[in-house]
Amino acid sequence: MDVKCRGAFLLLVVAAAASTFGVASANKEWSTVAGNWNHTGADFWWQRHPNGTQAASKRLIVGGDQNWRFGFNYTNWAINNAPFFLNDTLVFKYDPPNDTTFPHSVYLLPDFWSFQNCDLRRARKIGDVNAGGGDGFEFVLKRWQPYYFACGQHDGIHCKDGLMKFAVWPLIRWFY
Ligand SMILES: [Cu+2]
Repeated sequence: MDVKCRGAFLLLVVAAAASTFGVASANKEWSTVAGNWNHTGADFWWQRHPNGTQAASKRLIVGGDQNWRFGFNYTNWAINNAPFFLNDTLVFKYDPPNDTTFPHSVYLLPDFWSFQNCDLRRARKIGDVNAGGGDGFEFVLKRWQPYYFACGQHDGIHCKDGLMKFAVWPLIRWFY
């Protein structure tokens, strides 16, 4: 990652944030190269410039402290944590198969129709049932395209009934 460019962008944002934006508050999941910063559920992404430290790419645990599990609304999570930018990193964390939790996995669905219908037939696996253990695994949003994530377990049931799906379309930072 190009730290120098990010640093330059950071300065721009500090100036912009100081003059334009109010101070936001506290979030647990977002972290940046420059440090952690926070927001409440009530504020909006354009207000998230509390001290100008968040211009660098973000690394975000999908689902926050809920991790990747059955029954959590990941669409809402994605909306609440928008916008996503190119080179932001998503971290998927879930327990490997054991006696007390459902196994999970992570797939990329090819299009909106598949996403709507939780149709995994043409999906690409990016994390198997063991991949989310420990600190989880990372997925970097490298391309300017919609990404459709879903759990692939139980033939789409986790996706459909367990709400284990969300879509993001990372934005481009024009200031690089
Ligand atoms: Cu699942």
